[in-house]
Amino acid sequence: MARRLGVAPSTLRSWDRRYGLGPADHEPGRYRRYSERDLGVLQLMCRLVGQGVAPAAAAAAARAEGGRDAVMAPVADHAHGPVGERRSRARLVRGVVDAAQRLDGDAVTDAVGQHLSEHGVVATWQQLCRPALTALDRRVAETGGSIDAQLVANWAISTALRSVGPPQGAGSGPAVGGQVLLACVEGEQHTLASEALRAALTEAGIPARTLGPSVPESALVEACRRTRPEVAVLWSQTLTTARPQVLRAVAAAAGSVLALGPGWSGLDLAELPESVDTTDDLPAALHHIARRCDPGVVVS
Ligand code: B12
Repeated sequence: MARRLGVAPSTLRSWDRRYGLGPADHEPGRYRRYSERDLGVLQLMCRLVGQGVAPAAAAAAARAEGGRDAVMAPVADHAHGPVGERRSRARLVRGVVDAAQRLDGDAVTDAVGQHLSEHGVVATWQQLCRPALTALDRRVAETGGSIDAQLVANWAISTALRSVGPPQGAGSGPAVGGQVLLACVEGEQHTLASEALRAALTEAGIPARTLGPSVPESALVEACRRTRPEVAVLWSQTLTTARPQVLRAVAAAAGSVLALGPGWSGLDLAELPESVDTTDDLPAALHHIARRCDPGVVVS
């Protein structure tokens, strides 16, 4: 496998140990047997590292991309992935929705936390959190019932996402802290997707300074002026909170601005400074930020 990929066998072993990029069914002490899917993930890892993306960020993106068909299944339920896999994922989502309906936030946090530790942030957000949030929202819309279960789920998912720590061995390489500033624009209380992004960045060894919900323009500009982030990420969930003016103001104080969230869907980039960009899903946002913040770590 190392020959096929053109990397040293020790690099492959270290990617497996550090980022879980080994064969899916490897048992300690036994030969590593790679499937076609494992190969695809590793090929993407090699490509991203070759483009200069930091290994931890490349690994997170490669894992997410490798499972992309399966990742979207509960949301867009395409006929991808083995039926058994899709069923067990649907069961997991149902478990989270049911726990939220019982107002058992600890059970939601535990289920999300376990998924996070087994599959990482991107897969957990795409496969478990998004479908569960969407299902709960749909139930409220259909039944006209209370949003209590939704509120429990929001809090519990947020709690689990905040427990995500940096990758093993982080801290020994060049520091990248402070290069990313993350905030929801004024009036915006929808924080969850930006919390997922923050957790994915943390997991990839890219800490983000986070200002939270509904941040006034003046506070955003001041925070950027003081910390000079490489990327300021501004989340807007709804059209009512998406004011292009705030992007201009922040662009003048930060290295670049990434406008994220469905609120910005009508954004005309041609009308904005060149340093403003947008992208529309978690893996793409992670990739975009990792590329800008990559300190040029060399793989050992
Ligand atoms: C959770 C939630 C809340 C929570 C937020 C808690 C929190 N801490 O975030 C609370 C209860 C506070 C809330 C309040 C409100 N909400 Co609300 N909320 C939601 C809900 C259920 C999930 C939001 C979310 O996280 N979406 C992300 C995921 C789950 O959605 P998705 O479709 O899978 O993902 C899309 C994108 O976001 C993107 N994406 C997903 N993840 C990521 C990650 C990254 C990094 C990127 C780049 C993209 C990306 O991909 C998808 C394609 O667009 C949505 C319904 C929904 N399904 O989105 C309503 C929703 C957004 N809310 C809505 C409304 C109307 C409100 C309120 C006005 C209700 C009220 N009357 O008070 C208030 C407004 C509060 C405010 N001022 O901001 C509407 C918005 C309608 C509109 N288009 O403007 C929605 C769509 C519900 C609906 N069906 O109508 N809400």
